Parts: sequence; structure tokens; C-alpha cells
Amino acid sequence: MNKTAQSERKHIAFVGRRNVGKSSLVNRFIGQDLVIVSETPGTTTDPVKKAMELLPFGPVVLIDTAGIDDVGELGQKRISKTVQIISEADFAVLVLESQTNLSIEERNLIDHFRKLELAFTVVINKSELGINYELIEDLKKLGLNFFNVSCADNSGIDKFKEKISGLIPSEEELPLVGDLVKPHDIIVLVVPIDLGAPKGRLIMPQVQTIRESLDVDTIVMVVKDKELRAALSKLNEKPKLVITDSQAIMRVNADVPEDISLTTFSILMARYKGDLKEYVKGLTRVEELKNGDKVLIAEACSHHAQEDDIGKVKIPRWLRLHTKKDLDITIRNGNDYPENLSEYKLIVHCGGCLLTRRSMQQRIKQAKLMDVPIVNYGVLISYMHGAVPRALQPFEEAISEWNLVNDTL
Ligand SMILES: Nc1nc2c(ncn2[C@@H]2O[C@H](COP(=O)(O)OP(=O)(O)OP(=O)(O)O)[C@@H](O)[C@H]2O)c(=O)[nH]1
Ligand SMILES: [Mg+2]
Repeated sequence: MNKTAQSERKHIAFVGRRNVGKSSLVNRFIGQDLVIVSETPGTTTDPVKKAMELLPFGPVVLIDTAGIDDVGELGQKRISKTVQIISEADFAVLVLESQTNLSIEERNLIDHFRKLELAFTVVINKSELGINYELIEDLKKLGLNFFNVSCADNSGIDKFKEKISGLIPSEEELPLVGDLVKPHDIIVLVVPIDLGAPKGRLIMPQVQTIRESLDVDTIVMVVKDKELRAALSKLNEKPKLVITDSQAIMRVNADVPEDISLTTFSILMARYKGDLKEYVKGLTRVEELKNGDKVLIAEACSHHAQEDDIGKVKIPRWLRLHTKKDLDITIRNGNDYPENLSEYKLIVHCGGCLLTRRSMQQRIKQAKLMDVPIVNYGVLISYMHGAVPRALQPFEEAISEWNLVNDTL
């Protein structure tokens, strides 16, 4: 179970005012004293994550957060962190306590969940202290169902655990590559082992592609870019599809005959986690960039920067070369994603393999709301290296978007 990647687990955030018992509830939920509980408000400062198997739902990550009503300068920072956790969560548990009425912060949180279209439920903790009819009335007025629990005497916890599985939205399973191939098709994966490749392993999109291809009973061949020509010449049958790392797209594009479908891992990821059509649309705006325009490069994982790092070095270099403009490029790593995107003329996002689908979707939504075009690394790299539309060919939707885009380029 611990092998399930964090980004493939549903993230459940426990949020609410300080001291209502968020941490106590997380501890009760997992059946361990994982997080510190105390009567001092503001005990939890940083979010704490715990992976677990929630039956019958499946793998989840529980996130205990700092109180949403924290005070002072540090308190504000903690609140921002909690807000960020909410924006990345798949489901929220709003924890209230039975002895107080609905506060303004709690009402704002409910509004916020609704604006984000984030599924959530309400838990009234400390219910052994008595029933607060006014609170229940207010929740009913807001159309909210709730669970009464007490972390002190453990009442209601089992029922809450049992019911929550049915409340977390489960998405349809999207294929990464499975819908593009049939049993016994040969597919060739091109995986350059350069300085940027992690030592001794393959990266997630590559592993996931291999696994899914095997699930569909295809014949998978994995080669480095240098061996691709030799590999193709040794095959008796033409492969159905070649999938390459974006960084090798130029060479691979030249080495793979025109009658063989070609795409990149990043384009597969764009479809799986992001919005391929939106990224293709974003390409138009690359050509509109002017001197001094701000471009945001966002990378979800915070790996140690390589000498010729893709996000930090190569994309900025290629983008300046391609546009011949003096661009003002900002690079953001990990969770450090700006709230206000309006100053940017283009967002170049990584594939998002470490983000949950929901949080990648939130980032795209945020960009669309502010009318900032967004592309991902792979789509942009393929474009700048002349491999678009070829690398989009397997995806009908993307190709029709490209045909629209191409008219304006
Ligand atoms: N009476 C009663 N007290 C509880 C219950 N659950 C938690 N508490 C107490 O409430 C206090 C706060 O609990 P925490 O779990 O630390 O609350 P929290 O919401 O995580 O608080 P912060 O981390 O400060 O935001 C502690 O003294 C707990 O022992 C309950 O069901 N009944
Ligand atoms: Mg706490």
C-alpha cells in the first residue's frame, strides 16, 4: 500500500478553527497518536500528512492543518499554508466543536469550498459536551449534513470513517496510454539516460506508461535515444507508437519514419493530469510574447537543479531563442505557486506527475480565470523543436485545436 504514489492518492484536508479537535480527529481516524494534541490553541503549525488505506475507498493522504482563525504575523502565514492545502485537496473535513456557534471564519470556509467546487463534509466534535441546536440549525440552513463525534469518548468516529468513503468523489480512471494501443501492438519508449535522469531508476510517467502498456498486453521496448535507430531496424514489424522523452524529440522526430505515430511522455501527462487542448491553445500566445513580458515556469517537484536543468536552464534558453525576445522569466518550485497569476503573459508548467490531478486542474482553472495562457514543458518543447503537430497526431482533440491555432499563427 505504501507504494501508491502520493499524487495518485486522494488528499483529505482536516480544517477548522484552532482547538476544535482537528488533530485529535486525525489521530482517532488513523488509530495512532501521530499529531500533537493540546489545549493550547495553535498547537498545529505546519500541515502534517499521513498516508493510509481507507477502506473501502482506497489509498488516501490525511492532512492535519493549522487553525484557520490563527492570529498575528506567523498566524497569517499558517493560514496561507492551510489555504494552499485546501486548494490542492480532493476532499475537506470541516471540523467544528459543539459548544460554539458557526463563526465567520467557518462560514467563509464553507463559501470557499463551494467556490472551489471542493467536496467536503462537516464534523461536530466534542459532542459529549452537549448538543448545540443553534449550530445544527445554521448548518441545516446552509444545506449541510454533519457527523456528531467525540474524540474524548470515541463516539461517532467509526460511523464517520465508514461513511466518508462514500463522500469522497472518485474520478473516472483516465488512461495514460492504454486507449492508444491494442494487445500485441509494439510500442517503443525512448528514455534518454542523461545527467538529468535520476540514478538507478526511471521517472514516474515512464514507469506508469510501461505498466499500462503491459496491462493492455502490448509488447514494450525501452531504448535510449542513441539506440532507437538500431532498435527500429531490428523489428520485423512497424511499432504502433513511439513515445519519447521531450528532450530527445528533435532527434527522435528525425529517426522515426513518418508513418509511425510519435508522441512524448509529457504530452501523455498533459492529457492525463492537465488539459492538452488548453496547452495547445496556449501555444498561440508564445508567438505574441514581447520584450520584458513576464513568463512563469512552474515545476511541481523541487529536485536539486542540474547543470543543464530542463525548467531552470533549457526551457528559458529555448524560449528566448524561439521568441527572440528579452523575456522576464520567473521560476517557481514545489508548492511555491503564485496566487496572483495576472502579471504573467505565459505559464509553462511541468507535467505535474507529483501533483494530484485535482490540484493540476486547479492551477489550470486559476490560469484560465485570469486569462493567462498555460502550456506544459513537453507541449512547448515539442513545439519549439518543430515536432508539433506530429507529436499531437494520436490525439484527435488536440489536433483539431491545433488546426484552429495554426490558422492564427
Ligand atoms: N471535551 C472534549 N475535548 C476534546 C475533544 N477532542 C479534542 N479535545 C480537546 O481539545 C483540545 C484541542 O484539541 P486538538 O486536537 O489539539 O485541536 P486542534 O483543532 O488540532 O487545535 P490546533 O492545532 O491548535 O488548531 C485538546 O485539549 C483536546 O484534548 C472532544 O471530543 N471532547
Ligand atoms: Mg492541531
